[in-house]
Amino acid sequence: MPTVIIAVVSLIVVVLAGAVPVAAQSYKGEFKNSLITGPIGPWGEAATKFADLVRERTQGRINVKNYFSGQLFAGKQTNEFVLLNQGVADFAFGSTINWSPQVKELNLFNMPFLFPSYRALDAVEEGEPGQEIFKLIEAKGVVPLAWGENGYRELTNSKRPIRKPEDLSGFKIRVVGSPLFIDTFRALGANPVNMNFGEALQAFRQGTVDGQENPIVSVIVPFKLWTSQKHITLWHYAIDPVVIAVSKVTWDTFTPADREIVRKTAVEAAALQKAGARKGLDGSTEAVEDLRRNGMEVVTLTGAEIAAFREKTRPVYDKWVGEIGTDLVRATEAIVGKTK
Ligand code: X2X
Repeated sequence: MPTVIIAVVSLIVVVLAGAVPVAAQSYKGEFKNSLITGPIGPWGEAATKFADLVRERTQGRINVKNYFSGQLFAGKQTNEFVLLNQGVADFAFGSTINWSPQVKELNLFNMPFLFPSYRALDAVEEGEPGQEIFKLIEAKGVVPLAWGENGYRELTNSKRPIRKPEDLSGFKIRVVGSPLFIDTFRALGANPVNMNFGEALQAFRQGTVDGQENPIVSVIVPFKLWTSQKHITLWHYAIDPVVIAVSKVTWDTFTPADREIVRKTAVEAAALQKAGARKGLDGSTEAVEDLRRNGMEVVTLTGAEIAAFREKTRPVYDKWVGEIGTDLVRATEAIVGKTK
């Protein structure tokens, strides 16, 4: 056989022999998972479980390391999606609020008083609106795997009980991410200020802001916000899902079998996070009792009191229908209407 042919044949043999295991063996030594909270609480606990299970189920091929407390995005939470898109972060357990500057449809979940119950939220996530949003995320280079949860965002402050919009007058309220929050709190007569979470924790301690809004079990409890915020108003005005996702750049390096393991494990981690975020709140008041035990004064609003807040924020809602997309909002409203 001429030497050239021998060389070509050997090359083909080498390439074919290598083809199957090449992908798995050439995986990076570490895959970075981004999240904003620390290891304590349902968010961090779900991420820890995810990393452990993926490592175990792939026999160590996919070694996920959690970067807690916003380490990967250096505190700038609205940059997380960009890092995922670039593959700087391989995975993320990301709040929809933090991704809303890049995926404006995610503002849907923060439309004031749109989601009356967990059931309604689940139905929207599992229904067409949720699937549509996943497609939009994927079109931006990030593969969504499952819906997790931060939770209903309740209002806390260091000054006085809040029962009606007028009580918020002039209050400096820390908000995140999307201009929708600025619009909402302005409509309520407050003075909203945009701040990253790390900075915000400092501001609460120093008393440079009067209040904030965040979920009870996922944030208020693990960060012991009662040390600065004595009052809480349960108003369920917005809900904050978490999306467990993987960068398309990273996803494309995985074998189909490993993709399957990652997807399945993300679904399990999401269920774990949701259950944790709702513990003591869904069909129970244990989490609220816990706040009382820690010295918080709890205001639970009546339907009529909630209506006053809804009324004030209605123009904001109407304005944001256009920003989010009329079809998406109307499809969501239809599902909510049926699942209340
Ligand atoms: O910054 C917040 O308030 C938090 C932790 O809830 C989010 O990541 C949106």
